[in-house]
Amino acid sequence: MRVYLDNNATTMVAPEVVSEMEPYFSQKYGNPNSLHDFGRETHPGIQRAIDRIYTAINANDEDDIIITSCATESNNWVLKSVWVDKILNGDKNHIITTEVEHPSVLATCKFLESQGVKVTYLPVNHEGVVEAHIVNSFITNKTALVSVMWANNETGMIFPVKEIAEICRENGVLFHTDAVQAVGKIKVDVNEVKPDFMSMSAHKFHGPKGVGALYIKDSQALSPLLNGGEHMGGRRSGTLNVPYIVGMGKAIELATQNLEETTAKIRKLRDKLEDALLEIPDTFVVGSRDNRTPNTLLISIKGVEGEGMLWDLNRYGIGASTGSACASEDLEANTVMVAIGEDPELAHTGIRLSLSRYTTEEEIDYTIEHFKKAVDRLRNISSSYAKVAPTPGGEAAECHIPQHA
Ligand code: 7TS
Repeated sequence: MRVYLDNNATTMVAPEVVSEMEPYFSQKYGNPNSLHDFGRETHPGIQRAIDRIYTAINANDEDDIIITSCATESNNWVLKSVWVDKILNGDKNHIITTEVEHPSVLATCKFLESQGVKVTYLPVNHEGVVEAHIVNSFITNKTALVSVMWANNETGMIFPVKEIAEICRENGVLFHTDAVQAVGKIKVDVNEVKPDFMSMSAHKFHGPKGVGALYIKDSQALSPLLNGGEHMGGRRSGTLNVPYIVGMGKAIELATQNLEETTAKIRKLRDKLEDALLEIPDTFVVGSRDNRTPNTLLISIKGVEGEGMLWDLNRYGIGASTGSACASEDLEANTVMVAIGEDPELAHTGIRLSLSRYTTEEEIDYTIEHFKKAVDRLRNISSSYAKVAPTPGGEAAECHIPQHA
């Protein structure tokens, strides 16, 4: 059996999404900027996709939605644009973020620090969440931007973005939220939360990889990312990736309609898995259930190195993660577990299991059985601390992504 429980890394493209994309590869392949019918017949598809994004996140007509290539791009763009507009060409010098953001925010902040920007990395509480009042205490009259994720990719913990947005507004500071792990999992309503900028990525909600979106409240100014033609209001030039945009639109519609019903089913399976795994002695799950996205669980198994566990599960056909796939080449401790102050040894024991609307009860039962087998095997190898154990028929702990065609 093959069980995919790494849906926070990426998701299967929904069959309905694939079929809506298909004609835009082979029939309606014109350049949307061309004046002839081949170009113009792509417009309704693009418009429908953008409309679906507006509806899914409850954006207003005054707001803007820009298509990007991924959330990494959206995150980089917001941070670097604020740097140019408010710091290099303004009188601010400070950005606030958290210790547990995705590397696309953290690495950009490190870059900005190297350029002289002052960056505050807010600490998280024992649940892995930044408390809103902490944000307030770090804002100064030099703060240009606060960037805090809506939900964490490793733990699924949901952040108090509405309160944080309000604090930012009261202080005249821009607020950006990375909502990659929230869209399609919990209600994301920009009219209620009121962020200035919000990043999204299609492949996290059963859309294609390589396309994302950036929401901008009240269409406020953002310095151009790619100069060229007049695409995306001259801010991100380049011929639109029509099939992927169409796919993202269909995917966000599917992921957000009947949200409560779909997520109730996912939550039930996640809770069943969580309850069963917590029966294993000396385990704990990071963050309380009721403040977590319904599909995620980060479990620590004392004495079992996460990477070893990952490879044992892989041998059984189960795809899991020790944290962000983008950081999983190194045998590093789980960053969120380190941030919540976990013992360094325990911080190496995290295994993230993330479900989707396609996960079945049979798959969960299979996972429970084989997860327990894997823990028994690894705990038997070493009574104290299992380093990456060679798994029978398994591969070394490597994750090399092809770099060149
Ligand atoms: N932000 C968050 C919160 C994420 O979880 C990810 C991907 C990204 C940004 C980057 O998105 P992309 O569109 O650029 O791919 N997170 C993960 C993960 O948790 N495991 O693999 C990728």
